[in-house]
Amino acid sequence: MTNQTSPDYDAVIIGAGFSGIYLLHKLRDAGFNVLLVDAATDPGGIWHWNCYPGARVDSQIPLYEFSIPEVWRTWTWSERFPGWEELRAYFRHVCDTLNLWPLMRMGSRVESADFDAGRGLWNLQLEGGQSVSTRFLLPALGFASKPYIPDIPGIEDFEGEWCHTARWSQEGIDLDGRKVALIGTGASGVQVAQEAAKRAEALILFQRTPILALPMRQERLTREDQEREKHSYPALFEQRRQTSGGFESQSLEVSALEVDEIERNAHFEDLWQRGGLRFWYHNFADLLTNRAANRHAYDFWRDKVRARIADPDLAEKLAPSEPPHPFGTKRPSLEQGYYEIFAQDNVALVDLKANPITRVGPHAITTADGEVECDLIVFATGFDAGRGGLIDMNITGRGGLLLSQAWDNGLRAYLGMAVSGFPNMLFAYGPLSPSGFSNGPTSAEMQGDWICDFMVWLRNNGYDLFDADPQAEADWTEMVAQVGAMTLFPEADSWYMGANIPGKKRQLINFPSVSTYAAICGDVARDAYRGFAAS
Ligand code: N01
Repeated sequence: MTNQTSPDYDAVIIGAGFSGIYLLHKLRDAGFNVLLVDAATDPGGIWHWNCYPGARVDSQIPLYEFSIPEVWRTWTWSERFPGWEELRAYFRHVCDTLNLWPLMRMGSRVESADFDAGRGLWNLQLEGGQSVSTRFLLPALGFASKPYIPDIPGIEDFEGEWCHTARWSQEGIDLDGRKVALIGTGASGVQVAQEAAKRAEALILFQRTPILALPMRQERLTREDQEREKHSYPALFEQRRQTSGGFESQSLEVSALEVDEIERNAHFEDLWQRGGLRFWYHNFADLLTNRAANRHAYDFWRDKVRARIADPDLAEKLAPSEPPHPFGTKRPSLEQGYYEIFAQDNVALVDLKANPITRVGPHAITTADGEVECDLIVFATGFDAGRGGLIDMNITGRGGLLLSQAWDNGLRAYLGMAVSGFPNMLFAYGPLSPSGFSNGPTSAEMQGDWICDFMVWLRNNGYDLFDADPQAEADWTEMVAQVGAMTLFPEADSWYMGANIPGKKRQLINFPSVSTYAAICGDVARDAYRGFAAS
């Protein structure tokens, strides 16, 4: 135990998305003196930053909301997959209902966080010169807080407008009558493309790898429907904690190779018709571990999509005969008429593998084949997932070690929450935890409960300092790699593998099951938080 003057706060949480808001609610109710800071002006996390046209969640309601009864009983959604405006309004409702606003300092960017070993606490410098000290530091940044923009020669010469989807102007960007060049066809690119196709004079989509998108099957939701369904919410919220993806169901127990073609296709068809991400998370047991099983799913997906594209060349680019990667090893997105936009006169597809970008000029993108005129360039090029936002915060642990240095040779973290040498710091939704593989609220609540219990345990035992044991951290990091090696994920150049960022170590950055993860974390807690040294 350290015996020093008290810090300003017991805990400072960084980030007002699902994880941060849940932690704030839990820790305040557990009697901690806690502050939440966020650079954004409004709560919502990614739903603040990703305000591009068409941005909407791909996990369905009511799975994508807090299980806190006073919140869900008093909230009504208008759609099964709500858009960013409604999600922002939901976050305001959460903060109102739980009376969290007095504990939140919005519009407050953390510029650095330094561990003071003598006093056993963290000092934070905030933008604008303010500083705060805290016993525990709890970054809850989400996995996608640091946009990635590829280095394309000439972008500084571009005389039009350009932006990344996750830094879309809060005032909006008008797409009407624009010539839009959209780079990237992940979940963000698909959503922007669907909107831009309706409004832009021209939409030119630059595709490096085709997305294997699934039908969303959006639904309008009425208040009456929801009131009728609400009696089942508590069981559903409990159920989502028992599944590997944090949804209402998980993969079947049967292999795709154990059933005959008729049965296999019947299951694929059922998932397809029900829509959402079910074709990914409720598929056969070996979808993500067996190449032959995976190939059946890919072929089904390909044939469904090709049936919607009249032009055979286009069909080959958007849904190739041979899989660009095993199905589901890159995150599938949900689409609403995505494959139909390419039949419109104002929409064109550039295949970057055949025709790469060489530079950007004042009014055009130049490719190997010639110039593509545009006045707006949208980078839907993803994120430095897991680590980017944490590294940018200049977090310095014991001995002046920066977190970026600690992760020089790859990500390491005990339970995906603690880094040895960075005492009294736990991150929620961080690397090597389920985060990117889990429905957000499920993971946020599971980790939030665990972190709160840990802090109560420390308090009850009179401890005010903890650090992760280096061996426990190394074992966890190795275990995640071994789990990854049993899957097909390493076969894709995805953000799941850190492969989308030049120079980033290739490793599976998330643990693939939130239910197994919860069981392990529960076991660690029952074993007096083994793997942590507390004093
Ligand atoms: O980013 P991504 P995202 N030149 O990394 C391409 C969640 N999310 O923002 O595949 C040209 O998936 C890259 O090409 P390739 C969701 O978990 C959820 O779309 O690497 N292209 C790819 O096409 C998602 O998985 C929602 O060959 C380049 C794209 O850019 C995660 O966030 C909505 C390039 C990046 O795709 C990230 O999604 C949005 C280059 N140099 C996001 N570099 C919903 O809930 C990259 N690309 C609905």
